[in-house]
Amino acid sequence: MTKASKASQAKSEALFARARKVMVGGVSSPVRAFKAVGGTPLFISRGRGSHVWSADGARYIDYVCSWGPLIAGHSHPKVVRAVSSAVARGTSFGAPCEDELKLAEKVCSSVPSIERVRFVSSGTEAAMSALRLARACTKRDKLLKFDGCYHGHSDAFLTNAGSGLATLDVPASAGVPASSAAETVTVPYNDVEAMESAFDAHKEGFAAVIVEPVAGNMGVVPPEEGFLEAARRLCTRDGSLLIFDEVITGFRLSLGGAQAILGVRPDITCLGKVIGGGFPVGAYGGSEAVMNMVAPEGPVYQAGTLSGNPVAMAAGLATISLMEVGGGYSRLDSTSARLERGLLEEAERAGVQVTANRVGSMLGLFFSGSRVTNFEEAKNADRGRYAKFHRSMLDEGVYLPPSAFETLFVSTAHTDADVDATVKASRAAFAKCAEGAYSR
Ligand code: KE4
Repeated sequence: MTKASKASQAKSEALFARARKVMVGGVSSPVRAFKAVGGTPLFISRGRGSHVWSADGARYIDYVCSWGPLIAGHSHPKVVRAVSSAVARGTSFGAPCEDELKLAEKVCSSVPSIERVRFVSSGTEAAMSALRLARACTKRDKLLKFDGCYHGHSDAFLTNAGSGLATLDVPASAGVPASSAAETVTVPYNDVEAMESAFDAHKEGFAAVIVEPVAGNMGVVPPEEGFLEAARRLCTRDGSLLIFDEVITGFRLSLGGAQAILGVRPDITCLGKVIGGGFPVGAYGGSEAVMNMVAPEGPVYQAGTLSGNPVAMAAGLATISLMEVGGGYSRLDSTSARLERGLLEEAERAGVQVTANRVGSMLGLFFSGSRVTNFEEAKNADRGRYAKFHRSMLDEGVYLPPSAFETLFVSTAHTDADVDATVKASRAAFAKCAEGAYSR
């Protein structure tokens, strides 16, 4: 097992050159292309626990965790066993199956606002379907979202979005009809006044307000006191539906997601990532009355060949069962707190201005001397330094998200030794970041 070093990327470089001949940008999702941090994307050959190995055989402590799903780490034996036996019974039936029902029961019993759920195959599908449902329920078209939040790549959500769009510095996507973009209104995250003004300015009313209850796609930005409560109040007052996009936070911050911790109840919740344990999955759910508007019960059509796929359901059930073990979330929180504390101490030692936002096992690092409470402030942080930090940590054997607008995820597989090794690696990385002036 070789430790990562600059020299050990020849295979990834060769594979990337080949990939660019047949895959757009050599990747299957833009943020993986390392465009914001430079260098060649690592081709990952395997993962186990808190580590991944590159095609060159170098080992890395992984804080991408497949962008969130792997809360129990890579290839957890319990997940592998559950998936292997599911596959042996068949990979897909296009029919209801018991594990799908078990996961639906788990979702409905865990997430406070969900009485009925529908599985889909991605977070994008979940958010897209939730918006269609909200539009049907309210007979309105307009949507209110928040700058820097990301709800997948369907047309309605691509205005001032976070994640890959922020990474590539594109405020919107080509190909979205102006008529569609015109239905989406955006205001700054955590800005209650702007939200109230948006409601006042749109007398026809919003079909929905969609929000990440803890934002994880502009780095991590927690809700300020009263922000989500105001969204709830305004939606209730105006007959709009409040959609919590818990694709990241669902079953990550607690078994009941962010809403169970923050005490605000949405009308519709979107889920993904953790509930599929690393397999393609999404879900949306809400009250029986709202959800029974969806076909075959109601007039809102939504469908999917692999929705509720038995292998994905088995992986999700096994992953959630690992998190139900007593103390799982508190251990995750203390490991994450150790990481946050250690990185901040090393940044201070190097004299580098770093702000950390952390909620549970979601950690955001900003090269900035001030608090980050919204997308503008996140964009004002020094992305050049983040890129330098990312590169240096990679050379030290630590795999961070290749974008300043993503979340570092900690899993239950991360040990104190992993955290201490990460903090130790950051000493050299922060020292490199101390050089040079701050840039955007
Ligand atoms: P997917 O369609 O990628 O499964 O989910 C879309 C989505 C919806 N809502 C939230 C809050 C999300 O974070 C996501 C997807 N997250 C990004 C990373 N932050 C996925 C990584 C990528 O796009 O490659």
